[in-house]
Amino acid sequence: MERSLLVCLVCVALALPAVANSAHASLPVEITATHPLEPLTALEMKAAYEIVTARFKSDPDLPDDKLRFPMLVLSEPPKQTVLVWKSGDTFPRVAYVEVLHNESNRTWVALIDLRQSKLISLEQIPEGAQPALTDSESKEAEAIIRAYKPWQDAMRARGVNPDLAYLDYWAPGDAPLPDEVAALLPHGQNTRLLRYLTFDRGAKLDAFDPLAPQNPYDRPVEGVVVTVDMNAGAVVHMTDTVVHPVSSESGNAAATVVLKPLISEQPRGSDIDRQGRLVRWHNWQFYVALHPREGLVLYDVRFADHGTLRPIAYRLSLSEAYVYYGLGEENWVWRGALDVGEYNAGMWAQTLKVNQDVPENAQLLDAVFFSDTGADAAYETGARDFPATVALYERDAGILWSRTDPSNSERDTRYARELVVTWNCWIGNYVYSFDWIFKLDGSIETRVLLTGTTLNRGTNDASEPSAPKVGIDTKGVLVAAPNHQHFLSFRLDLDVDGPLNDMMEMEVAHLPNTGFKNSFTATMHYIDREGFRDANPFTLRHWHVEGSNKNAFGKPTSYALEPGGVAVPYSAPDFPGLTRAAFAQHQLWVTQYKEGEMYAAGPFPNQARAVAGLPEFVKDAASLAKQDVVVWYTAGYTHVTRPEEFPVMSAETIGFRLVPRGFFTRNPALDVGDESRNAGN
Ligand SMILES: [Cu+2]
Repeated sequence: MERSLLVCLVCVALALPAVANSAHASLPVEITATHPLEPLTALEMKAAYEIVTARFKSDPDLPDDKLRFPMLVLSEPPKQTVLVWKSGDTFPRVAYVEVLHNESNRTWVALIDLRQSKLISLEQIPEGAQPALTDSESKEAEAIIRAYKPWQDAMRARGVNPDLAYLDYWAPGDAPLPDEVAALLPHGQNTRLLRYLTFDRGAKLDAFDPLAPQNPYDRPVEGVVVTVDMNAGAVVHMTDTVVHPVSSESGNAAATVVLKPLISEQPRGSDIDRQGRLVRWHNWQFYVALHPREGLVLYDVRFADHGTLRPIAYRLSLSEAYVYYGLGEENWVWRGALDVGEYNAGMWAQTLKVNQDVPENAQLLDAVFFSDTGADAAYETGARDFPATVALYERDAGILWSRTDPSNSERDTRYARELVVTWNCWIGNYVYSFDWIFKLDGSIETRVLLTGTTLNRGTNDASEPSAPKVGIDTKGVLVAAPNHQHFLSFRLDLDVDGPLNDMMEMEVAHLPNTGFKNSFTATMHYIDREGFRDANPFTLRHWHVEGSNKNAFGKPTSYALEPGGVAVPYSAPDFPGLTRAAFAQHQLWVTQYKEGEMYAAGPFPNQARAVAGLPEFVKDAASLAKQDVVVWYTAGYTHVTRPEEFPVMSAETIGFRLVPRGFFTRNPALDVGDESRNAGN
């Protein structure tokens, strides 16, 4: 009797939340986060997903099936909330969810209060902009193309077995559909699209030989681009232009040289003091997370200066990436990738391999991201594990500083090491690795490594001005790699000695009228309004973010942004791709901090036609005087391709540095002992 009553109570308890779901909030999820910026747990993601889907099920005006979730992530608390937060205080816990319904071509953004288990807001974004591509869409579209006879015929016409072809999916970029095609579609030019390139993998997709891995990107099938309508799930357009021979290049590395071991050992342990995501190393302290869109985010970066933790930055991250190709040809003109906003770069984070991506002394952090299809048989909570996607490690960095006493030749030298915080993502043919390098001298260097395979083109022996030949197989079949440019926008929310900062530009020039012809000086100009600036290596143009405090010399404390690799777009100024990625036109943009201004090309750049992001952010030319300044740096790389980058490209590097300039009273690296290198002996 007792037992059956218990069973009955269990039934009621189990039944209640299901009933409650449609009318009321469900039971709150347990919040285990101890820091306001801690990424959502799998259970929090599931709770957010259930709350938002319950709303879609209960509202007759909303679709309730075939929903996708391109993004589900922590909605970060307002900056002010985080800045005043103390360990142990409570903090908001809000989820940001994008909901895509392909059939009706609509997307909503939901905010969910996880502490209250309720929907805060649900807003539809304007038609014409699209959220990033999703994994499940790519699989559906691929199946549609594989069954599409004209594509199969086009492959056979090029000597490629369609069953052994690799289909590479792309955001549709900037070439609209032909008018006669768009006219037949319910959503016209606003139709959600995917575009596909084909490569000859030469083997079935599930075939893998570790000794001879397939490299489809080395075997481009030229002249065929398939466009899929993702609202209706059908091919709407296919180019079938040139027929060029397809390379049989194996692309395999022949490992004939075995180098002797080089081991990174720390016999007395690491100097990285990490509690969860809070990292302390030497005098540095910061909080680290991996974001599904931006990838690595560093929060609340501080430096302990004689025991005082001085703020330097509130939030540092990649904001957008823009890569376009310089070949004037219909199959290439649309290829402009915004890897962050169109592809959710963070979701492409790779599991880092020790001794391949990072040395053996690396500490590895895991991430959890939500699947775009929600909770299902494959992922019970909807959350997917991204293990070991962030690494922190100390490495050898050569000489830190050195001086020699001229009277007796006695040396005083310190060996440097640096802390590398890294992640890398694989986006189609490219791999981008992002290193944020913290140094003993108070500087931070950001280095982006570009590797992978160039986006290759099947070709013949005719010369093409924008597509150098890079590969030739044993039969003499050529491969070309069109020239292209990479632009990476970093959002640097610097808070030098606190949020209220000034923005300065430093330039060096000859100083006339001193009576001496050797004189030159660095002059400073205020940048007192939002806007943009261009790099100028001839004047050593640097940008300084000044704090409100004065240093020992009566000058504001400051950090300098020193440009690294710079590129200017060589496309026409009115090229549609550049209009969408206007941030690429200038190396520096500077804005007054405003909540929600996160992405250099706007929140939804995929298929967007209106100018968004930085040009909009700076439009009102808001004051920067003693304001919370956000600096946006565009790192650039003009890639004129060469044979040595085929069949795989060695890592190329671009980046920038953040360097203290009057932030400290003297060299902050005086505290490093000279026993550091061989501390184990
Ligand atoms: Cu490149």
